[in-house]
Amino acid sequence: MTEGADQPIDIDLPASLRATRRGAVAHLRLARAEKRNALDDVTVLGLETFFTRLPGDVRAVVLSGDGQHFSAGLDLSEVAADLGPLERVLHSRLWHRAFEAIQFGRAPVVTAMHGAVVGGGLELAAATHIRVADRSTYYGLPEGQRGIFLGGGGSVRITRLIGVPRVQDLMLTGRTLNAEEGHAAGITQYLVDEGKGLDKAFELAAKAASNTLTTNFAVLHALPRIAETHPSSGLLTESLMATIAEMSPEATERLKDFLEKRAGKVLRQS
Ligand code: 1HE
Repeated sequence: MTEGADQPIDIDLPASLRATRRGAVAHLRLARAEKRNALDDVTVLGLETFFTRLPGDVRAVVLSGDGQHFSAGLDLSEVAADLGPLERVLHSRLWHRAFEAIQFGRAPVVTAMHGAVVGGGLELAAATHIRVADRSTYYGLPEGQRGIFLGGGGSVRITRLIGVPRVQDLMLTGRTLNAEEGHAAGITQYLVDEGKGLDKAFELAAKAASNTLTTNFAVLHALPRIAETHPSSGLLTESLMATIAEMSPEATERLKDFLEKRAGKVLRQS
C-alpha cells in the first residue's frame, strides 16, 4: 500500500457514512452534509456496524463530518409522534449500543470537529477518545429547546467531560459554547486553527496506532472503568491490567529498546 494513499474499507455502510483507510488509520466520515450530518437511524446503525466490524489491522480511527458542520445531532424528522414509550426507549438504547461500540471498541477514535457539534453530534463525539476542534466549532444541547432530552449517552458522557452545571446551563438556556469555551470546559484535548483539525486528528491517530494493542486495550477498556469503580477495586484492577500489559511480547521489546538506547526519550514538546 502506498504510504499516505487512501484505500477503501470493505464494510457495508449506508450512503451517510464513508470509510477509507490510510495505512493502519481508518477514516470514517459523516457524509450527509445536505442534512448537516443529522444522525438518522440508518446512520446510527451504520456506526455500530463500522465499529464492530473494524478490520483487526486498523489500529486507530479518525471520525469527521463532511460540509460546514460536524453534526446537527438527532435527525428530528424521525421523531415520529405516534411512537409508543417502549419504541422510544429502544431507540435511545440503539444509540447507546452504537456509541458503546465506539467507546469500548478495539481502536482509539480521534474526532475532528468543526462548525456545529450539537445534541446527538456532541454525544457522538463524547463517546470517542480524543477530540480535536478547529476554531469554527461550537457546541450546543438544543434538546432543552426542542422539548426533548439527551438520549445518546450525553447525560453520562458529556456531564463527565464538562460537569452537570455546564450541561444544565446549555440545556436550560440554549447557550452555545464556542471552540475556545468548549476547550476550556474540557470538551476537547486539542484546539487548532480553522481547517487544520483533520491533519491534527490524523497526526494523533498515527501516534495512538503505534502503541501496543495491549496498552491501547487497557486505556480504552480498563482505565475508564477503574476511574468509576471503588478505589480499592480500581487499584487491584490496575495491578492486574499492568501485569497483562507488561507480559506482552511487545512490551518486553519496547523496554529492551529503551534500555539499549534505541527508543525515543520523553522530551518537552513546543
Ligand atoms: C436537519 C437537522 C436535524 C438540519 N434533523 N434535519 N438538533 C438540532 O436541534 C439542530 C438543528 N439544526 C440546526 O440548528 C441547523 O441546521 C444548523 C445550525 C446545524 C445548521 O444550519 P444551516 O443554516 O447550515 O442548515 P439548515 O438550513 O438549517 O439545514 C439544512 C437542511 O438540514 C435542512 O433541510 P432542508 O430539507 O430544508 O434542506 C434542515 O431541516 C436539515 N437539518 N439539522 C433533521 N437535526 C439521541 S437524542 C439526541 C437529541 C438531539 O440531538 S436534539 C438536537 C437536534
